[in-house]
Amino acid sequence: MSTGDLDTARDLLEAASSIVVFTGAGMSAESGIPTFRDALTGIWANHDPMTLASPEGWASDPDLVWAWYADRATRVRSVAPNAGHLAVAELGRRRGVTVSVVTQNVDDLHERAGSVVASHLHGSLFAPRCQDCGRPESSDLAAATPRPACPLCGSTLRPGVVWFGEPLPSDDWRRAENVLDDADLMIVVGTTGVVYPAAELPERTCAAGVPVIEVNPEPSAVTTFATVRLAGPATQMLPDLLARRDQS
Ligand code: BJW
Ligand code: ZN
Repeated sequence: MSTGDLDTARDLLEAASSIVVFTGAGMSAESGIPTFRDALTGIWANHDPMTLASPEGWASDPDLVWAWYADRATRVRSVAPNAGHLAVAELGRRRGVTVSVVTQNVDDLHERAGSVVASHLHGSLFAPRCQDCGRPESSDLAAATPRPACPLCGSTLRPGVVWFGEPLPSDDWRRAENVLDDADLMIVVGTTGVVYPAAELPERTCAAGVPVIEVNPEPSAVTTFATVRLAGPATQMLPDLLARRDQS
C-alpha cells in the first residue's frame, strides 16, 4: 500500500459524517477466528464448509452440523475483539459522525468491542431457534451438546445463522438498506464480496456515487470498484486510518 492510499482514505474519512462499516470474516481473523474460505483444520479438516453451512448438510447430518456450530460458538467465546474491532468502536464514539456496522459475521466481536451492530446479515452463532416452530432459545444453548430439543414443540434446535439458499433476515436487511441510504462513506473490511445478496450492498453504494474504502490484505471482488484499498490486515489498517495525521 502506498502512503498516498492512506492519505486518500483519511481525506475521505475526514469528509464523512455518516459512515457504514461493512465487515466480513477477515475482520475477526486476527482474533483467531478462521475466515470462511480458510481450509478447516483439526477434526473438521475433512469437511467442506459450503456443505456444512447449507440446509442440505443440516438435513443429512444435523448432529455433525450442530457440533460444528457449537464448536465455533465455544471458540468465539474464548477469544477477544482485536484492534480492528476496537478502532471501529472508537470511530463510533467520535463527535460529528454516525457509524453503522453492517456485518456478515456470525460472531459477536463488534458488540464486545463496544459497537452497536445495525445488521447481522447472516445471523448469529448465539441465537439458536427451533427449526419447526421458530421459537428463539437462549444463547447459552448455542454450545450445548448433544443437540437440544425445543422445549415448546419437541422438535430440534438449529443454529440461528443463514445458510446458502435461505433468505436473509428481513429486519437486518431493511436496517442495512436504511443506513446505506444515508451513508456518505462505506468502509468494507475483510470480505471476498462474492456471497449475495450481501455483496450487492457495497456494489450499490459505489454505483450511487458514495466512496468505498476497502481494507483487505488481498484483492477481492470489492477491489474492482473500491475508491481506494488499504492493502493490509484490519488490526493495522483501521488504527492507521483513524490516526490523526500528526501521529504518523
Ligand atoms: C482479511 C484479513 C485480515 C483475511 N484483515 N482482511 C447471485 C449470483 C450467484 C449466486 C447467488 C446470487 N444471489 C444469491 C446466490 C446464492 C448464494 C450465493 O451468494 N452464492 C455465492 C457463493 C455464489 N446466496 C445465498 O444462498 C443467500 N441466500 C439467498 O440468496 O436467498 C435467496 C432466497 C430468497 C427468498 C427465499 C429463499 C431464498 C444466503 C447466503 C448465506 C451465506 N452464509 C454464510 C454462512 C453463515 C453461517 C456460518 O458462518 O457458518 O455466510 S456463507 C459465508 O460467506 C458466511 C460469510 O458471512 C459469507 C461471506 O464470507 P466473507 O465474510 O467474505 O469471508 P471469506 O472467508 O470469503 O473472505 C475473507 C476475506 O478476508 C478475504 O478477502 C481475505 O483476504 C480477508 N482477510 N485476513 C482484513 N487480517
Ligand atoms: Zn419448537
